[in-house]
Amino acid sequence: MLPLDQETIVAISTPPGIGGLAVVRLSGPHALETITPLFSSSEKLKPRYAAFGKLVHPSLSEDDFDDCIVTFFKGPHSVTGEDLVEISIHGGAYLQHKLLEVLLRAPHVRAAGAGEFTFRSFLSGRIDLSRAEAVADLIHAKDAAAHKNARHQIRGNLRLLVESMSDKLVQSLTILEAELDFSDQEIDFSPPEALLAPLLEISDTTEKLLETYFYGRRLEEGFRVPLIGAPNSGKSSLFNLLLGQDRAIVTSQAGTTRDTIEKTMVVAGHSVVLVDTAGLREAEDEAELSGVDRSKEEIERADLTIIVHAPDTIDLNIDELINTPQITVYNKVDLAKTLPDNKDVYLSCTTGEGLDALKKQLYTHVINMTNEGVGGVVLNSERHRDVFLRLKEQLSVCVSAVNDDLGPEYIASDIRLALDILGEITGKTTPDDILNQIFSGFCVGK
Ligand SMILES: Nc1nc2c(ncn2[C@@H]2O[C@H](COP(=O)(O)OP(=O)(O)OP(=O)(O)O)[C@@H](O)[C@H]2O)c(=O)[nH]1
Ligand SMILES: [Mg+2]
Repeated sequence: MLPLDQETIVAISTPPGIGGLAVVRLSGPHALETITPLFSSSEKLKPRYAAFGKLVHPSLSEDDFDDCIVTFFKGPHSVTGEDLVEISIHGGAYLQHKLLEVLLRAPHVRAAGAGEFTFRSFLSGRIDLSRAEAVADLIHAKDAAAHKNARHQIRGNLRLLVESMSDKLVQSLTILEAELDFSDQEIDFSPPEALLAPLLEISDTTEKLLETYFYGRRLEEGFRVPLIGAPNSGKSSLFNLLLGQDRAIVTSQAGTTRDTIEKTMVVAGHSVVLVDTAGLREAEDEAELSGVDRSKEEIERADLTIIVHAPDTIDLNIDELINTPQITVYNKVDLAKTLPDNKDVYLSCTTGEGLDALKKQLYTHVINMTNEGVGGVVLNSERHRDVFLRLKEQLSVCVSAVNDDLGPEYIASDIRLALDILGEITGKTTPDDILNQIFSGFCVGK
């Protein structure tokens, strides 16, 4: 594990909005001695109390600098586990610049690197790696579902699940080690069933967790929902209607949409990436041909497909192209003399009739694609998925070792490898280069 350096770090922690507040944080053994000469107040700084005062700048008069609120947290009772000072000032760029300038002149203080505050929390044992990653997820969450998943992980759902899996592996190791200790006495401590049961149970949990990854990725990226149909069927009109804005060009000319256009809307708390596509037909020119190819790519990438039919366009038979759940929409009912009876929704983009029915169908499909997770855990990171895939393989090695009766020392060493793999989730055994990669993905100040 990387060593914790002794320097105190400083960064603006909350980028301010215009007229808002900025919080500058100092973390490390010199935090308090750094702020003390720069802060003039009738109150003394004491742990967990906010003190109001003025900032002192060596080359500015008191009135030219700023009022501020300083809060001091004594390590280890701080978020980084070190002495931590938070300085709230007004959010002007000049002020922040002046404050950072003077703080960085202090001995033993340097500018924080990306994610370094969270990294220090992790190194000091305040949070495990899965929780640190969840902080990043929380910051990037774009909808209620992604936010909820990040909150679950911050609360420790993934860590608890990994700990309970590790505990079971440790129990098996304990049985095996007892057997090794008494190997000269021919006592069989570990009948294969006793060793197999926990291994199979953890394997099962791992499989179920891996199944949640599909939904976990959608929490990050949104469900991809293209509008597919013949030219002029009203895909762009429907795209605009669902989004509530005139985003795509609509004309009476078939072949209007060439390039795909996508826009995110929220359905049942989930991001849905709605994609308007070029109408499917034997294209007449090169640009339209490329558009049709892109529509086909969107069919491949889709999670759910909305197929748009209309009474005044050719009837497309594209069922065999579509591998996802679908909603078939019969548009332009205001023009139709008779209605076919095999569509899910009958709609008019012109009058708005049927729009609520379509929204209900969308809602139901999105809910059907959700996954409640395993013990409240939905895997959403490629890194976690990779760890659990390797764990799955290693567990099958362990199961074979027991079935083939390879002997306690071999089985124990296979189980130890499985434990090491699991430890990569919480950071116990994560290689330094992976740690660096994870934390450098954070912003400076986090
Ligand atoms: N009467 C009627 N006209 C509609 C309806 N929906 C769309 N239209 C008209 O149908 C024509 C084509 O609509 P678009 O939304 O551009 O159709 P599109 O499927 O995107 O067409 P391409 O981009 O060419 O593939 C336009 O003139 C729309 O105003 C509807 O419900 N009723
Ligand atoms: Mg269009």
